[in-house]
Amino acid sequence: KTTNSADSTSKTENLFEGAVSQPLITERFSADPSAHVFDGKIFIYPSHDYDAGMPENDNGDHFAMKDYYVYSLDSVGGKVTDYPMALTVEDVPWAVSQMWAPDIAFKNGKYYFYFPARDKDGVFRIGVAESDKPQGPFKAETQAIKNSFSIDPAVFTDTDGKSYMYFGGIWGGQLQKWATGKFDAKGSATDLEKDDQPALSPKMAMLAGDMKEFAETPKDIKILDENGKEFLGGNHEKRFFEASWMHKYNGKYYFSYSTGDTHKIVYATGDNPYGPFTYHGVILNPVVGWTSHHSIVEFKGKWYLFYHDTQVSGGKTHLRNVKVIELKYDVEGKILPIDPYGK
Ligand code: FUB
Repeated sequence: KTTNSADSTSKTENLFEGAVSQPLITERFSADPSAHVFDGKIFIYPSHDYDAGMPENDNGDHFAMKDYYVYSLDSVGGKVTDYPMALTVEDVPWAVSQMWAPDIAFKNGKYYFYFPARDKDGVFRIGVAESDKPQGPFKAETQAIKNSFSIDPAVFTDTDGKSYMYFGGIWGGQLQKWATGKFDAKGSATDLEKDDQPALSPKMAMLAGDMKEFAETPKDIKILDENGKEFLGGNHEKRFFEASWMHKYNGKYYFSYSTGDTHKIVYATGDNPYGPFTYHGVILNPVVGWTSHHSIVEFKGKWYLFYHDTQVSGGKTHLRNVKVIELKYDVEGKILPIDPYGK
């Protein structure tokens, strides 16, 4: 699982100048950046990587994160502001370990911070914590969100004010263990192990008005190829693995995600927040390091891709650093693929 994926980087057709970007945050390791614009600044909500001395395995035990820090940028390329710790696992009654990729939403004058963690039974759930300020500190609810499971929450608020959570991840993210609707601790460690059957789908649910509960039972998101067919489990180049993100551009809904073991960020578009979504292609070629995780945000008329690689740690897959690069669309709204190293 820990091969250096830069070796498999392929050439992209639509490169633009200045593609190589530099680490944004060097105070501590950071990954899985969710970027949002609040109060005229870009706020970044990443995972806080550190070395817990855990062995690397396919379950992701070496991603043993236990707290979160928030950062902001007045401008892209400008100074990074680093805030005091925003949330620690010690202040979350239901959570025990593995504080993985978070996200945030602003509603009702409050900031709602969403994060996955394993509970006392080792099962990933998704929690919510609240603050009056975008940088926190956040106060966590005593219980995880009811009916939540798996990892990588991404919350999108549509122009009509409705908010939706997209989530899920296979392998260490445990989505495959929920295939029957109940958690099966003895279930597969990776995926459904049925390469000729439809792959596992990411999940989504509308959020309730108080932003602390699902307003509906989580649903599958359908990602279809150009012939309207779902990707099969064996299609590791295109099927969903983890790292959901939703953004809207020119009235279209862009659902993007990581292909995990093939290390790409790809996207699909649809006409509404529920999909189905039709696959279009790669946004980001493999970075150095096993995981890839991103967010997409508009700021002052330009679009940006926030992502991570392992440049600062010299390739340690669980010690990552956040980067940002401009993202561009063609006239038809297709995203121009980015090679992280400008190849
Ligand atoms: O950071 C831990 C996990 O690695 C995230 O939840 C995944 O998306 C992957 O980046």
